[in-house]
Amino acid sequence: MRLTALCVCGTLLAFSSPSWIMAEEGVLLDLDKGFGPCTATLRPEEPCRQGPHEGTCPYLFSLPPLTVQLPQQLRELERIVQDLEKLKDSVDELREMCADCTVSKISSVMRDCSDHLLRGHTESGVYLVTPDLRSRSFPVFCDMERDGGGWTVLQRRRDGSVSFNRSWAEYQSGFGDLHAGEFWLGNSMIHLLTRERDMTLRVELQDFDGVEEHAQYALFRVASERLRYRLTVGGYSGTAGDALRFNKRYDHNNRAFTTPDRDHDRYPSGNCGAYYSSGWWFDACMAANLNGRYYEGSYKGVRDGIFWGTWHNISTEYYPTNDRQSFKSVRMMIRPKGFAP
Ligand SMILES: [Ca+2]
Repeated sequence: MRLTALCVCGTLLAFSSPSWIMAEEGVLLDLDKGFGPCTATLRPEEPCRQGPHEGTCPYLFSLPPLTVQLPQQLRELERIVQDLEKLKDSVDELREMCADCTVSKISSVMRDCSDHLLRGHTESGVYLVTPDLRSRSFPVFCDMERDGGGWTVLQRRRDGSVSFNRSWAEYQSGFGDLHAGEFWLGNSMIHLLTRERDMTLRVELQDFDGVEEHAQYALFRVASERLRYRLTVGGYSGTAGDALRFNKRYDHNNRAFTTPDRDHDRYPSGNCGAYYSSGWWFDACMAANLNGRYYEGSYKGVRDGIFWGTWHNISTEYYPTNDRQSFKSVRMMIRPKGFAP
């Protein structure tokens, strides 16, 4: 039998004349036409029969590995295939993870102290909360006693052991002693706690005469840092008076947060945070400031102490001694609106 193979760059392209090669059983064809080596094997599948069917003798013809040059754009295909492989790995990984994340586990995430209370954690103290599954968990102090409990405490003053004259960064991440002392939870945390759930704010104050009052706000929300932790507050009830929304001139609702190093207040001639030594949602400047300096008893001079403008004896504080009112203890805490333990 006669066969012809033309080999170009190791690739068998076609059978054609003029090269004639006699192929016997098991003959190795080594065709080198000057374009590189090309090996092909040709062997009969079975012994050739004599007679009328001699011309269709079955042969096995093996070709060398084939390499095909594709246009450069087609190399994108390789990258896409690799990406698909990676995607498949990620999906497999997620599938494995989700074998663990059952519905009951998702619903057991503690968004705030009220969730802890509903889970039977009835003792006041520090607990871990996850108000937003996309953000990290963080510790908070929970009051599980006041008015049924479930309160996440945002701020606490009790002895002046912690300075509240702090920077924007410090008010953002929080400072102080969460377990037993004074603290500010942190604006980024307060934002997360109030973003998804409608929250009620409770402010509790006690003066040095032992008088205790409270102010409750049915609506309380703190926006993101991009919006300068803007305060939304309203729906007052309580005994201490509505100092956060004192009047049209002094209104803390819808005010951005200001610190001594970041002036976002409505006072054009200066920084209320620097003047009153604290971070707060200053207007121009204030009818309330729970982050002011801690004074034991009364004080004189700039009214930079803890201040609540609707306190029962605030209007008489100048007489006859010119002393300013101060507070012994203050707390700010939140709980989901309508929460019934
Ligand atoms: Ca200003």
